[in-house]
Amino acid sequence: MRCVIFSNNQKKCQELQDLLQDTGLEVFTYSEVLNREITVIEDGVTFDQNATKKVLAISQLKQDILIADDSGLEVDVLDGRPGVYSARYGGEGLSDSQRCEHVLRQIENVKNRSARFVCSIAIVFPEKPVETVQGIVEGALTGQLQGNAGFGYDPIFIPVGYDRTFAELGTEIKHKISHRSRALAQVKDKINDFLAEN
Ligand code: ITT
Repeated sequence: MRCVIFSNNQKKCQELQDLLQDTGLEVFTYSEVLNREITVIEDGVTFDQNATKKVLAISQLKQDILIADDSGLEVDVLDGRPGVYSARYGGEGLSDSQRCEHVLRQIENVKNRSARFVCSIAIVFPEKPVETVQGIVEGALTGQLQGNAGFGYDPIFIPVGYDRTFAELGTEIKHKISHRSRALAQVKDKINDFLAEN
């Protein structure tokens, strides 16, 4: 059975593919299957709404298990921003590093650094409605970019219980504790139930 991921973010796709490796499913990105690019306007006010919108963009693939991820960084002193705007915070066309710097500038000299990564995954099984699950990892923001692994805001996020950023800790540790792996653990339970019944 195939699992098809909707995402235009290569590094996110790679993480999702790594984390789904042990399901026994054949995992593809939608562009490998459909040979074209689909743009989804992410105008939802919640991660769940945007993840749902993304997964429905490939609902023509009726035989496959479909997955989409909407995720982001919530900073407490910024009232939860960048939140659903994480991918475009600070303006279109910025690099990941520039976006990290933009966030850090807004909380320069601020003591309360608490933040979290949130990941909503929307999943569709053949002939079933959309379901969503969420994973969260709590942490704190650094004062400067640290490390090169991962993507997005990884160089400025230190997960609770650690003293280095996700970008310093590397993929193996990130995959054990990240918002994405926590959401995918719930997805995998659903996949196992589905495979047992079908
Ligand atoms: P798709 O919508 O095509 O999947 P995207 O990059 O636009 O790709 P989102 O709308 O979900 O994805 O935006 C998520 C942004 O939040 C992402 O671009 C990163 O900046 C940040 N982000 C999400 N997960 C992250 C992670 O694990 N590590 C670091 N930053 C992350």
